[in-house]
Amino acid sequence: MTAPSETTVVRTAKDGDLLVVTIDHPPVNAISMDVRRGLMAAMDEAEADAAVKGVLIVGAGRAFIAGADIREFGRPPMHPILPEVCNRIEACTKPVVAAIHGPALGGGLEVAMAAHYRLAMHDAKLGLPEVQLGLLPGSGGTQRAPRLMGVEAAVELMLSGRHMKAQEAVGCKLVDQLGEGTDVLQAGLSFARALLADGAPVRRTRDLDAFKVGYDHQLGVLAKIQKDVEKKSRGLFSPLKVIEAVRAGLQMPFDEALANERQLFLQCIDSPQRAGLIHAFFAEREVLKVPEVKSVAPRPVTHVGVIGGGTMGAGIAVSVLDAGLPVTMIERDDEAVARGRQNVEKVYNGLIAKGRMSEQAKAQVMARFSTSTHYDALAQVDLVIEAVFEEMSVKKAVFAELDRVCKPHAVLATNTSYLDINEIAGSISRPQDVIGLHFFSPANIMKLLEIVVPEKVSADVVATAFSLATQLKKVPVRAGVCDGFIGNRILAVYRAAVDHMMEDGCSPYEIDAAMREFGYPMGPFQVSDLAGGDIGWATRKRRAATRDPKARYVQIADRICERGWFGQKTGRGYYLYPEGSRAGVPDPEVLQIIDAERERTNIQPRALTPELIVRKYMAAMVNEGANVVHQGIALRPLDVDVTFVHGYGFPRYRGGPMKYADMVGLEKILADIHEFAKQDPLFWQASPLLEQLVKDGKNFDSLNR
Ligand code: 3H9
Repeated sequence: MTAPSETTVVRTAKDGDLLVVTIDHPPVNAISMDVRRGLMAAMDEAEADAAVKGVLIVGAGRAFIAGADIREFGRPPMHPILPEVCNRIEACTKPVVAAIHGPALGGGLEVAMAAHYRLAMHDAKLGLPEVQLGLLPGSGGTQRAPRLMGVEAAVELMLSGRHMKAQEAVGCKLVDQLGEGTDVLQAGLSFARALLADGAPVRRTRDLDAFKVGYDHQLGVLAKIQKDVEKKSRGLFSPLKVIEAVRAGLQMPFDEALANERQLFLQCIDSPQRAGLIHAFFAEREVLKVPEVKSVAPRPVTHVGVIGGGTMGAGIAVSVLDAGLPVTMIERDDEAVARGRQNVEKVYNGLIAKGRMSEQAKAQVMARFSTSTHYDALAQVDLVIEAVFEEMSVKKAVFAELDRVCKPHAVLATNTSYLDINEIAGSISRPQDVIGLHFFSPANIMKLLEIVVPEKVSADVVATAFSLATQLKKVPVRAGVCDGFIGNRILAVYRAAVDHMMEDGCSPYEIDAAMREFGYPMGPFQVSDLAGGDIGWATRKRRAATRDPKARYVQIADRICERGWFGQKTGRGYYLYPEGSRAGVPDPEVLQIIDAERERTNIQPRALTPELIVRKYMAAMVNEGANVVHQGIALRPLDVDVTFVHGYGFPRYRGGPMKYADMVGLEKILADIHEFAKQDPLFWQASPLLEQLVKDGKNFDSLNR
């Protein structure tokens, strides 16, 4: 091969009569302005050089191309834009081949689809995940994918945002051939040379019109998919735009359909959902960048101990087993051990029943699971997670045992959701090894893992916790020690605001409806009913002694719990669940209880609009979020955002509560707090951080950088 012509993010070099175009823009070859310019220049070079008979496009490093450079969205578009680049590639008069390894996503796959031939290596991951960023494939993807794969398969790929493996891509004709070996350049060169030797013509995807055959049927399929999307992706903007773009492709000539796609893409770019989803994308990656991870290496973890086989302990065990690690579970007696094992097996049996796991696979996983009633069985584990009863004396007793039996440098983690981890750590001889790993129920499903960092913990223990989180495919967030850490501390405040609204005049059903409309999958009272009212009741009793007697305390929830109505598990809570149904119906008796409480507290009920419900809920959440950042419990506002998106069902397309506040405007949130304070100045005290940011004309995002 001749020497590269330039050393920019796009290099060209001749290999015989092929021009090899290499995109080299680490870490994942995102298509920035420079890459677009480089690709345009490379196509010009190929056309201008009579000795060049064909073009091979490859990616350097670990990806073909991960897509358009997401960081550029929201800024004014700069030419050449990616659709122009794709059109230029497709228009090339010499055969263009894309050889794909690693991710070929979004604009990356669009570049490949604009090429005339495609080869994919075994490790290729192909997808059009733009919907996950509030976008649609905007470089011809909505037009070229249906031409290659058919309308239905293309729409499925675009709406799911999933990554397709190479073999499947060949099967559905998205790709022409599977590459042999692991060297993408060599495989690409062989494929391209073979094509040239066969006299393979330029084959433009835009010209493949056979996909329109059965036009009426295709429109019918799209209509059906649209109905489904309207039902399932409630409130999401871009999935419907994907369908609109594909439908137009059936009805219009290619160029018109491309222009239409561009318009729809720009609508998506302008939508607040795009801003929220892209914030979430980067925030999920930023949470991993904590000081300890940057400064030290994690301790190796090859075997994990779990104390407690209840719902939480079993869920944690499953999560660790699913990551491929052996687990030893400790319970106090044989009966509890048997129950713990059963709880673990129940998860896998559920998967088997749904056809998502084989008996054999279950047996393989369970072979890594052992149990004991003796702590000594933990002598060789590298990390222990306790998930026993939430009571300081019980936790301390467990940690005393761990201190006795665990090897030096074993990480000792507690799954407490609110207890003082400094106190637990201080009760043993090795506080430097103690950390909080706060899982969310069901622990094997929920993505959030709060990593709670006590005062004396060593940095490598924190790094180990982050490394474990990655192994478990969790989204870790670093939190400081306080009652409730990040999530539950903020929850306690907005939940109180919700109770105030209920006593002031809203029914739980109106509040739930308003929050569902905002984008939550469930309202706060539905969540209480699902989690079990007894849990919140126990917390309220625990806090009773330290509660400010002047603070407003709504007793409606206590009245409901006193009747033994704990939600779904007891058949009634805020809602009625006739015959074990999971969808509750409003309960007139609950409304009577609320009326009685209003009478007792002398409150004249006043209706609140759904808009005001959301404003109060969010003002309470954002204000406490600001306090949590101000006090260093969360490192940055984005850590609060990730906590709520991944642990509390906050609508991802809104980016998280702090991003939402930035989009609404902090001065508006602060004005609301001041307004609400007129009624209850003790509850509505503006966070000093919020006041400061408004004074300085800054937003929360300014603290993320
Ligand atoms: C699009 O293409 C629109 C077009 O249709 C139309 C245009 C007109 N841009 O995830 P990782 C960064 S929309 C900029 O940790 P992994 C990422 O932030 C795009 N940066 O690695 C991180 O930075 P840092 C459609 C990007 O191996 C670093 O790369 N494409 C982009 O776990 C490593 O990322 C997508 O939605 C990007 N496109 O996973 C794909 N992608 O080191 C989005 C990544 O500073 N990307 N970065 O934290 C992914 O899904 C994963 O990053 C990928 C690698 C699977 C590629």
